[in-house]
Amino acid sequence: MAEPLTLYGDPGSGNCLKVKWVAAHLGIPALWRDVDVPGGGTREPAFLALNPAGRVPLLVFPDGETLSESNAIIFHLAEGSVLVPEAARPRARMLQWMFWEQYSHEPYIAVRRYQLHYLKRSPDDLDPKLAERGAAALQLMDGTLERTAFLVGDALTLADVALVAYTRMAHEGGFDLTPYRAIRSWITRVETGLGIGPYA
Ligand SMILES: N[C@@H](CCC(=O)N[C@@H](CS)C(=O)NCC(=O)O)C(=O)O
Repeated sequence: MAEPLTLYGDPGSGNCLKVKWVAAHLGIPALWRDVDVPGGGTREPAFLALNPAGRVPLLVFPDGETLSESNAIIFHLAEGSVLVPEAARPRARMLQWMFWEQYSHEPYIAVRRYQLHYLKRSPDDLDPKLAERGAAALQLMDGTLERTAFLVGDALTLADVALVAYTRMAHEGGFDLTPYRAIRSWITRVETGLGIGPYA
């Protein structure tokens, strides 16, 4: 049997959970190593020796090579699987959403969640752009999901995995999902497709 991969992550991080879900869904053996981000685990010398960028998730191959960036990791794990479209255009559309997630969604929704939920900061002390741009991201997704079951047509892809991670936790960032009907039913579809329970 092939030696398992090692996955360093914090279970409270959507970026880390993406990787855990994809490995589990595709039956790829991976040993999970907890890194406590709020407790400074990514700043420990032993972790920095593995990833000088000081970020999780981090994948370590059996030969010691490492791979960081959640969306690069899930792309590597899922290459050749049903989660990655074969045809060029839907494949590029999937990547479009994955890049968009890192530039236009995660920096607002995940960051606001971290500030409120982990650092217990008051909403009044936060940059108002976090709420404005997070809401704009949710609106854009909702418009798309009113027309199609998943972000890339009618099949679950990595685009959905990347975006569901922090969208399902958005309430912890102060984003009320009640008005986003299409997003709410999509979250359930993605959770069902991945075989993960609802976010408690
Ligand atoms: N673009 C990166 C973001 C990784 C990231 O920011 N990870 C956070 C946890 S979600 C982290 O490790 N923070 C630790 C730190 O900044 O010290 C990815 O998608 O993997």
